Amino acid sequence: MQRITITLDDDLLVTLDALSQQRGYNNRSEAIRDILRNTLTHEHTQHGGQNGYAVLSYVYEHEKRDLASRIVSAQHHHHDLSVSTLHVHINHDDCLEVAVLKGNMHEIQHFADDVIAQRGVRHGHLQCLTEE
Ligand code: NI
Repeated sequence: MQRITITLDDDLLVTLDALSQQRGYNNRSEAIRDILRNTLTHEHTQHGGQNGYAVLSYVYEHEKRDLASRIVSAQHHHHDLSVSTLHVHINHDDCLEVAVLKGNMHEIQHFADDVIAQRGVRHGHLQCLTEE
């Protein structure tokens, strides 16, 4: 990991801090990393509604208000995409989940957005495996 310095205008910084608080990021670096990852993922899935596999991973606090049930609801809503989900209790508060998904990449992206955008979900990452 490398340390870089970036320059933001005041308005953008206010927006970044509001987003960080909303999504439960611990600091600005974490927020910017996730935003960048999301952008890269979107870029990757821009090329049509291809079918393929994807791996969605994220960390969340299981006792945060309604979060666990909201994530389960999102998973049931997109049950047709689910191949397998791994759940690991990584410490007293946090759970790590890794979902292997199969299907249309746009639908997979929507599912990933549903989960990653939930308040209290951190380190959300979607890795797409499309056949080029
Ligand atoms: Ni757990």
